[in-house]
Amino acid sequence: MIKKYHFGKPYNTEAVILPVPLATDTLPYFEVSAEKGLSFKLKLEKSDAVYGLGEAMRGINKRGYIYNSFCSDDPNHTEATRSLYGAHNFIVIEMGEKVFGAFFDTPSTLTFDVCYTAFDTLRITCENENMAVYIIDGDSIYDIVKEFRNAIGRSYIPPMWAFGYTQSRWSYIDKADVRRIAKGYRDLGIPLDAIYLDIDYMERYKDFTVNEENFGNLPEFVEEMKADGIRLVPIIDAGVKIEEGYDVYEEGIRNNYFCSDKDNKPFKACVWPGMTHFPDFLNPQVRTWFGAKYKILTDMGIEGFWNDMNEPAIFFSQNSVDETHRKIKKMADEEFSVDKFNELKFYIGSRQNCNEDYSAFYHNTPEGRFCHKDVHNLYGYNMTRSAGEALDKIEPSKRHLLFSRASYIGMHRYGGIWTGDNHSWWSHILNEIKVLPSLNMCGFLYVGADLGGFGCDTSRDLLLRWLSLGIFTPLMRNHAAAGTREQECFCFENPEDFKHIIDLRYRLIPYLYSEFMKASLENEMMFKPLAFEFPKDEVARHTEDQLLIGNELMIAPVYTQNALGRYVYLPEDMTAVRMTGGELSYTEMHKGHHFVEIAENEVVFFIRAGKAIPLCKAAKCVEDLDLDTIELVGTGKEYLLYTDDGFSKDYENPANFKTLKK
Ligand code: MIG
Repeated sequence: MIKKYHFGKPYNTEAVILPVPLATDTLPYFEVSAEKGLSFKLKLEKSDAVYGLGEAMRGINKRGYIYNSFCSDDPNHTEATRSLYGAHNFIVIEMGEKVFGAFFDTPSTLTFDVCYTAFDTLRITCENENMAVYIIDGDSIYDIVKEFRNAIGRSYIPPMWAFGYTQSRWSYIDKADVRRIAKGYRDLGIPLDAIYLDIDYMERYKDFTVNEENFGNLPEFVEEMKADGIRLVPIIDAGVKIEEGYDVYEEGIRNNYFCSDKDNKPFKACVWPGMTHFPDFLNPQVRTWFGAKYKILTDMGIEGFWNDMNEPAIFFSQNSVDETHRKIKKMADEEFSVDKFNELKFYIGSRQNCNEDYSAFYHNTPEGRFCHKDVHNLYGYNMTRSAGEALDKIEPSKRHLLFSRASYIGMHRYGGIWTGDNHSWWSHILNEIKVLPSLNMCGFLYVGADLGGFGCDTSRDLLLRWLSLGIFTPLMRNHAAAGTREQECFCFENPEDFKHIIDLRYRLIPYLYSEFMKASLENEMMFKPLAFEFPKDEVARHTEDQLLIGNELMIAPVYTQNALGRYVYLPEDMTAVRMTGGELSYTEMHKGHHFVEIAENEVVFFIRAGKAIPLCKAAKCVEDLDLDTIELVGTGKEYLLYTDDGFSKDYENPANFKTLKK
């Protein structure tokens, strides 16, 4: 049961697309204050839990910390980080026997103080007094999530090839570089389905252009790679370079398609291309215009995109440049002082993504003219919506790969997300485990982290362990920042260790694809905390470093350095599946605590009692998988397999579901 409550005049974010009538009673559960903006307060018992918030740091149970919903380009994901790239305002609260969900639908900044300031109080605050709040009642967390997901619409479904292993780096600089990566993998027989093109494929970072010197005749190159089972996936950035003669810039200016400043002039901000304007994605006309540009690349054979810098990220604005110059000039005329120098240093450092800039530009939306800061969290969502809606028009019968960095709930209908600029840190493997179910609750199913870590140098053992988690995530991409150590699998000793792990991914694709499709079609979660499945089991309720995947599997990844293995809690009897040297072996294990040895070149996962999963043989790319030769493993007798051509959109066709029997 979902109910809607309005405070003030809420902005229609189009996160919820199911028509929900306005409730006639007052908001239940929360004590509401509308003194300064809005505040919602709820007292909790010590054993109550709060789940959700999508892309955020800390636990699966969010208690004990404070989070800001404010799409942020912050590449330092530490325990102190309160905002990441996504703003996902959906929570489920478990209060004793009672459980309910709440979605706070506002494009402005929201703060979720989850028993942080006061250990027994959940307090949600917002400066904006306009908000829609949805309350969802149900019998279990699953019921509530399903009801919410039904209200926000079906999650984005990528093409099947996007379940393959993919390689990225900022940046592969030219065709020779890309060929070197492809060859590195193919020579060793390590499967690979895509290579990403980061910003340097463009001409001076201009969206929808291709650097002719390094990537001349791209269509032919796309074909060449595709013939080898590898797709190229270019990046698209939010900012449009200001440059006379550049059609995207000129059309945007001519039609007033860019965000404007207080004087109605296009707002200027510096990002990778230099000074840029931001397309006003909150305006449907602008979405149609910008989205249509993706055709330039699909016409070249491109089938997937990643949208970046769409918080939007701002290095600095024209205003910051002017102010900095003024300060420096003034300093030069004055006597040197440490304080003044430090002040300047601080000032320059604080210019990136600053509130002054987010307050200095405006959107013309169907709801009226809005200052950016009041609708900030909708920007990346609508950039990706622009692409998603356009791709549906450009090639209506075909699925495309599409994912974004910034997001808001609603964007899950148009694309997936990757979790941005993590680091080659062990703790970030654990972060990924924890974020997966929270993202699923909010509708984001096609998700994954930069495997091996984006920032700083990776290490062989870390990459192996991270891949051993990554083989279970729908988006499986190894990506690294400019200037860091090369981290393609073939760069390390004993590459067969990598091959065995990635081969296992391909063997699991019939399962992962089926479970993904079921989760999407049924509005269910693919990654589930043990707490959701075994709410009466106190140990399960407190286990946050293991996950259930779909209806049959459990994973317990190793996320610490030098580990012999790890402690695993089995909430019920399960079959342990161990991959050693590419071979699988099976052991029946009993409910309870176990220490499981797992070498860094091994993978162990668990099949639930009475369940079976399909395995196929590995292949160099998804298209080459033989889905007619599938074996069922586990103690169960049958499995409901989902298969289709992997491209078209006939999702509901009953012929796509096949019961496999032993
Ligand atoms: O300011 O395009 O998160 O994946 O490699 C950095 C370069 C811009 C941030 C993305 C990252 C990408 C990088 N981008």
